[in-house]
Amino acid sequence: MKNKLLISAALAAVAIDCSALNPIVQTIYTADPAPVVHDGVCYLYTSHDEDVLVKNFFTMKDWRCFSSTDMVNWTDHGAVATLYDFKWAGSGWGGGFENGAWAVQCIERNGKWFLYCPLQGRGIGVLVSTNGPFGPFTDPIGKPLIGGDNIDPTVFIDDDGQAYLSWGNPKCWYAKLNQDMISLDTSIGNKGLVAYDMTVEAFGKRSKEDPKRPTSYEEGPWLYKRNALYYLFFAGGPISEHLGYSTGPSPIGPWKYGGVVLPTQGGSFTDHPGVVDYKGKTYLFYHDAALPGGGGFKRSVCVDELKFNPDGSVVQMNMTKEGAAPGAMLNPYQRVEAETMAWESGIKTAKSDDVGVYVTDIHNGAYIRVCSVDFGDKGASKFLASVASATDGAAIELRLDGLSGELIGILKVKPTGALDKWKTQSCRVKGAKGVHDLYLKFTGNSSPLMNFDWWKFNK
Ligand code: FUB
Repeated sequence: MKNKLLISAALAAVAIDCSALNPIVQTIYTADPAPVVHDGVCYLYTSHDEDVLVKNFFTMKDWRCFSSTDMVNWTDHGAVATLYDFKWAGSGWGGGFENGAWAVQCIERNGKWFLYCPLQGRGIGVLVSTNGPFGPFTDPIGKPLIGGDNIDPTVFIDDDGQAYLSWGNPKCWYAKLNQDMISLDTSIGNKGLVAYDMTVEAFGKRSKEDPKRPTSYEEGPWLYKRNALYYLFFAGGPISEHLGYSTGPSPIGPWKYGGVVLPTQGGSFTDHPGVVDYKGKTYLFYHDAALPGGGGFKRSVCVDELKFNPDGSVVQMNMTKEGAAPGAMLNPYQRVEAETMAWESGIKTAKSDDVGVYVTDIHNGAYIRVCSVDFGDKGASKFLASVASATDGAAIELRLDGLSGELIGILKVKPTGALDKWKTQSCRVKGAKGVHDLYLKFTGNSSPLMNFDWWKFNK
């Protein structure tokens, strides 16, 4: 009996141990993570490295959004904005409409979502959505909010309601935003723009001499507040970058260098911090080059828990393969988007007017892993999925805790006539009780097997 208990305790531990979950998006290359928490959901905005590079340089055309309620399973919302949303993006250097969608950050204020977008070489623009975090976003000012070769905006609203932007490479700058979030308070600095004094005391000494960059600050600032202390996280030099931080008594300093948060690791010569509090923990998002084919221009966003010492200093950490521990259980008895996943192999996502984002390009042996699915004590009896298939013999195997784990059901997908003709199909399920990682494994001889929009279980 004792042994039995030990075994079931161990199995329970396996079920909620979501190991090897970084990078958190595997369907595309993502970079420059910018998380924001709103109404209990963590939204993650990222830049997007294209698969095919132009001139072996950053090739970036749009900005992406993902969301999670547990820091482990992420739902793909596709591209939420592109360079084409800025009419002025075509002028100046940086690749016109075809390139230069660099590190973005989004924030919500009074029901509107503001997306601050650097267009490499052309300045920082702002887009607004009155329709929630996924847009549509439109350009309310029709010109750069901050012109010139300025990149990497971070936006922060303090408890007194004052909003700040900070950005820049090689210098770090700041501005105060007016209440409308789309104009600057021009009563300070040079038409509203203020450059920090780049002192070693504020940003640390650079380990390699660089006349343009006397400190360890390189780019990618991220403003964050914890208790009464303000933090400016940043990507530090020399290249390859590490992540460092400074602290201060206000969102505009004066800053005091704190040290290295994340040493140079991960195979990408850049890095970019994004810090957020969620469900009682603090998380650091960063990027590496860990996906197959990855490199300096093909990066991948990761997340790990960030810890602090009692005096507010940051505990230095390393990149991990494991990623963050699940912060909640997933309810399988409500509709789950097929593009919600902790890990996948061999699939892609696409977006249509009809169903929004869905899983596509599915071949024999591909799979989706969803972590910490809570089937409850009584368990599940039926699996339902919205699928579209133009072939015979496609199936979704439902397995627990591993690709060869217990088979709880098989949905034999009937052809629907075309890959855009959606039908809800179902199968019986047996043995799904308690908390498990769910593996949806796709099988069949033809390719592609199907498109897949959502799933759910019945009790
Ligand atoms: O992604 C393009 C640029 O690389 C970003 O703007 C920088 O922060 C660095 O990550």
